[in-house]
Amino acid sequence: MAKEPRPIDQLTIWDDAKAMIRKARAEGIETVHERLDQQTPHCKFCELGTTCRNCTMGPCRVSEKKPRGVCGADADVIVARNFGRFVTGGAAGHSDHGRDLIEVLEAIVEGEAPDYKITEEGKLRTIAGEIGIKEAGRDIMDVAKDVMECFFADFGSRKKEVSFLSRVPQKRKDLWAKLGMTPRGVDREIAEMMHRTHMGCDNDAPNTLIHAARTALADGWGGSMIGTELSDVIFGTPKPRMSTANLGVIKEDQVNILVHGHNPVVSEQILAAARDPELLARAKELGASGINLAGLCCTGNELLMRQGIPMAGNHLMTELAIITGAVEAIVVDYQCIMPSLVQVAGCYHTKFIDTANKARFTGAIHFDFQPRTAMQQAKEIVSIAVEAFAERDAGRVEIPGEPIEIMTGFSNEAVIEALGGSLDPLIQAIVAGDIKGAVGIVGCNNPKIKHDSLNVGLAKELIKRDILVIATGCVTTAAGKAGLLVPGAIEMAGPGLKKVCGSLGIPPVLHYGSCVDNSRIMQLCAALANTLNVDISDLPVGASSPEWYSEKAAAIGLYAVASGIYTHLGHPPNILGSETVTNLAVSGLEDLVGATFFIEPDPVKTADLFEERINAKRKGLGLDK
Ligand code: SF4
Ligand code: MSK
Repeated sequence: MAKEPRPIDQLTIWDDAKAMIRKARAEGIETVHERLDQQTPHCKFCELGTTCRNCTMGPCRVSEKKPRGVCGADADVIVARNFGRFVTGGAAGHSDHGRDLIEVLEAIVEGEAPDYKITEEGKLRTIAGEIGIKEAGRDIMDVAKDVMECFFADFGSRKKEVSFLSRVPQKRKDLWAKLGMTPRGVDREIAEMMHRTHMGCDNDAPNTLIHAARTALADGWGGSMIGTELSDVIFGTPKPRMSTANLGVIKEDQVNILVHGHNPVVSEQILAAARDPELLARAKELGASGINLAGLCCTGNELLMRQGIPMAGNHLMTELAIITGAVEAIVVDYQCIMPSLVQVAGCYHTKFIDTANKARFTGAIHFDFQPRTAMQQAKEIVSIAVEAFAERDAGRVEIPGEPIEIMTGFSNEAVIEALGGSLDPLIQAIVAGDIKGAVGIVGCNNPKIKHDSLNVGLAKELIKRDILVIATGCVTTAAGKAGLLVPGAIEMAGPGLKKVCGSLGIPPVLHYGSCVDNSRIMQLCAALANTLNVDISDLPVGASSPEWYSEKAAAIGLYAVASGIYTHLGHPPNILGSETVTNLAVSGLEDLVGATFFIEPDPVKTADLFEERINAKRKGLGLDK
């Protein structure tokens, strides 16, 4: 018998989401929530991480009764291998995204990308200096070529460490070297993890986890950081600006195009094409007043940070955005794009357009998007959306809510500029105790958790306690919809944070970008530690992913911990079947890298634990008695 659907009020905190779930149910359209119900209860072995499918002597499921797989692997080995591969999937995703940016830079250098350019020459020169490339007096294209070669090499096997380790405090680098955790090359660490987890290789759980951390560090200080930095070089470094968020940003009288995924290489061109006079004229001919481009997930964040486009929603809003019935096209690149979007789009006039050969969707309109032909392809895509406007069924359109104002664009460069040119005022505010510390709240939504309840709940609890919040990924939209991303949100903050943010005219929750942009947070922590001549683990900072779901979030969490940052997860990864692995994650890592994970589903208790930790770190730095 089919299960009763869960009451809508239990699924999400947002009115725009509730209205669209109601509409979906009325129209007989299945969403992530119904599919979760169908899949529940989940397999207990898989939840515990004790299933192994790494060879055909299995698959094996180990338990107290049957403690070893066919090859003899026990729960510790199986859980560690599974978690290692899980983290590696995330590192591969982020880092392959970073590689795509290097390829665009290569195409620019070779004159093969007429629609892209080096927008931030100054930033490219700074990066060159940081990674040991001479730039003074040289043509920018020569510098770009060397930077490109150096970053390609960061993916290989010939280096002792990835280039951006030049940003890491020496104490941390020494620790990584001692532990065998220094990331040498992105692809190398990824390949080595696949090797180690083959049957008959790394059968020592802690040893496997050390390499998982190394692979995650190759992502955080390698692939992701390259992705962020080259996106800034090519598309511009974000600066503070205002925009809007929620489903209300979809416009009833316009052609609506949603961009979704992670990489700005496609969506920046779609945005430019949406401003093309001929396409605008055609949209008007068909009765639309314009072409409206809005974002979803991290592609949305990328364009919001740099271009100020409005944000339609985060991960659990992606199906619901189409259900408004007013979306002409959803244009995707890769990662976090539910395959169900093709079916949901098929229930309306919405065209689902994929753009990457490595992320194709059965039933989609496919474009093999290439730097050489970018603008021409972008115009073709926008044209498909414009023509679809004529097919829209006005009777099925329902756009819930009014857009909420948000402030975005907080790159480290922008923060330093707002502070008057250095981090000193921030350090002084921390020393004075006006800002007790900072926590990065990052990551996703997960239908197992009431949509955005923890993301918003934790952010509110922390700012009350004078703890600055830095948000990336899908948390940004949650914070924005909750009114936390505007300067006026200082009214919800404690007195110290209110004073500091008020004087700077910034919100107490800073929109720091997309998932790869967690590298901005790592860079900021490293810069603070270097200024104070301490390790990152000495800082009064933390990280959290309250509603995470993805392999990438696991990689982010692990590189944060391995970098010395105490990190919260709202629910555990599938590791609880091994005491060794669980204990290492939630306590043992403290002795090794000076930080651990902690798992806590309650936002108030989570904030208590962060406050306790931050106070201890403040004491350690001699800031409080
Ligand atoms: Fe089973 Fe070992 Fe093969 Fe895994 S590697 S499936 S535990 S026999
Ligand atoms: S998009 S990884 S759901 S944050 Fe970066 Fe959102 Fe998480 Fe994907």
